[in-house]
Amino acid sequence: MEKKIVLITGASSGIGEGCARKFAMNGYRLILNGRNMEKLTAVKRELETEYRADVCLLPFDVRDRGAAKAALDSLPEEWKAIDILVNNAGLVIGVDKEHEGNLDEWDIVLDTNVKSLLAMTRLVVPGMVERGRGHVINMGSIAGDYAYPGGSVYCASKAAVKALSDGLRIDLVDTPVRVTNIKPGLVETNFSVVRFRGDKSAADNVYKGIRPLTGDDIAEVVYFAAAVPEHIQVAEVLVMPANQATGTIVSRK
Ligand code: 8X3
Repeated sequence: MEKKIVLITGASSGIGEGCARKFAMNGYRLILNGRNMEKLTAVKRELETEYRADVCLLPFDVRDRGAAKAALDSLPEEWKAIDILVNNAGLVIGVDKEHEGNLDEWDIVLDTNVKSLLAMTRLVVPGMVERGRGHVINMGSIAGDYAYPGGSVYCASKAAVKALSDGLRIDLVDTPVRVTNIKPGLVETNFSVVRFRGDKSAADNVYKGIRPLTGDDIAEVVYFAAAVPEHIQVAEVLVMPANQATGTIVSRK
């Protein structure tokens, strides 16, 4: 059988890197996007060495719509028929209150988490519809279900990811293309380091006394949603550490 092609945004670290590894070990062909060519190249080398993976790097900033289009247009013919789009790139900056935060930082969060995800969907999904097969997997968050202190804008962005996933699922209901929204809880990646503007000890505190999930753990769930038979549409998955119950209720030992 022909190997499937998966495009993962934000694939140079964290959940995106975990997804790249999981799909690589299962024989998928990978298009990896990120901003940091050095890190992307390191991931590509690892996957080629460990799994003999077929990897194509597509470095661009997802916020740059023109660059995204140019990059996708530049794909060689044998890489164009993308089967799975993992809209993973996302971030948060700061823990400011809604009425006190920095609007420029919030532009970055909303542009990356919402508008870029929409732009990638707009660029890739028409081909899926045309080919009569495809799957969009969006990285939502538990933050989209519950707003929490210091998370207002991030939570809003992930609520938007839920609405965009639900809306896309409605728009594609008469096609075979599936849409999944994965909603992780506490996952230890670079996420909190960026949130706390590089303050590693503040980031470490987020995961203190609990065993957080890893990017590889989330990749298990992403891969499950992708690998179930094609008549099954895993619409949403909320996935948390065993000692997390909601966005704010966590038992720390
Ligand atoms: C990341 C999960 O709980 O830090 O999306 O917002 S949380």
